[in-house]
Amino acid sequence: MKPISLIQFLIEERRAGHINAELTLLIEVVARACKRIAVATNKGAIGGVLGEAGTGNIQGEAQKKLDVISNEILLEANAWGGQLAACASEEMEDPQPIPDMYPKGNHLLLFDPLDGSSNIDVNISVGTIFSVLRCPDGITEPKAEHFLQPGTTQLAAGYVVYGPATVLVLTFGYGTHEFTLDREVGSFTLSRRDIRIPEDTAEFAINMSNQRHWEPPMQRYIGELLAGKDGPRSKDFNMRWVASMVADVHRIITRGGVFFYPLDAKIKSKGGKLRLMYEANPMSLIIEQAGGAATTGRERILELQPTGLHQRVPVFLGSKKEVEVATHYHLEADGARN
Ligand code: FDP
Repeated sequence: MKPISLIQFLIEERRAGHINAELTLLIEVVARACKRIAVATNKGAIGGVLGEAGTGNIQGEAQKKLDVISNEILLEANAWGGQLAACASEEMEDPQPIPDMYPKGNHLLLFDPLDGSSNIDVNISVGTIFSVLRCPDGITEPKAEHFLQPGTTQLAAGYVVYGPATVLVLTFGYGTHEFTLDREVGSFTLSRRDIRIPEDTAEFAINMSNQRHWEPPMQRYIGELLAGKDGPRSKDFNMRWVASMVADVHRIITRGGVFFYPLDAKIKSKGGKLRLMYEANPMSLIIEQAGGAATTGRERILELQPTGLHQRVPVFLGSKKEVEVATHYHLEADGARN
């Protein structure tokens, strides 16, 4: 079969009425920026891109040089594109307006330029996550409040994982599709259409070092998985934890599994570890469009009304039946308490 390039795929989606001309171009611009990030990431130590940037981001976390470079690449590429009213990045406190010298469009772009930063220096997969929203009608200078739309309103969501291969996973709310970067040709090529995540799984991902800080229903759920064949689940489970959300989600997109970043006593006051607008919402749309589920352990993530651009939430996502069991344990424990 003849390979289908990303641009061909986007044109087909436009003909099918799934996206408009502006969104077609916007995705092409984001994909082009991600190719540049892939080049920078691949150079590693010889590109002078490893190590600390010596700055902190809005979350007070130390920034790596590649965090800063990736953020700049995405901002620059998208400023002149003409499809955006504004951008918001996990690395910046406030939304970035489009400079006056460029035309403006009707879309809002949110991104985590380089997710999994603690894995950059050790040559383990990292990635970019993005989400596209419509700019509310009549708003010419969008502020943070205009980005605070529930995940169900996302027009597009995607991630690029910079691993042994550079892979883009994309959804417009009509299935989840995967593109692999053909380095010789320089373009993303469709590698899987309409991905389906198996409903059942025997593989889970969680940072086990936080176990003693988890809430009781999380302790119960993971305890039962660890008990394996001899426990109430009567089945052995395997564990995988890359600690780059993009890589962990990509494994789930490829062979099923569940990923958890639950509430724990250390992060309770912050609301969770992962960011709703830059990580949880785009990943939840991608996962749901592939037949999986995504909750906070209590509610469907995509239905949350955001309260802040950098809001954090607990994340349970992946194979439907396991997300349901873990969510059920939390709701049951809440019910017993009330
Ligand atoms: P990182 O802080 O390295 O950018 O988004 C945050 C994230 O990585 C996720 O990619 C990853 O799943 C998680 O944090 C890792 O957290 P731990 O520090 O608990 O391992």
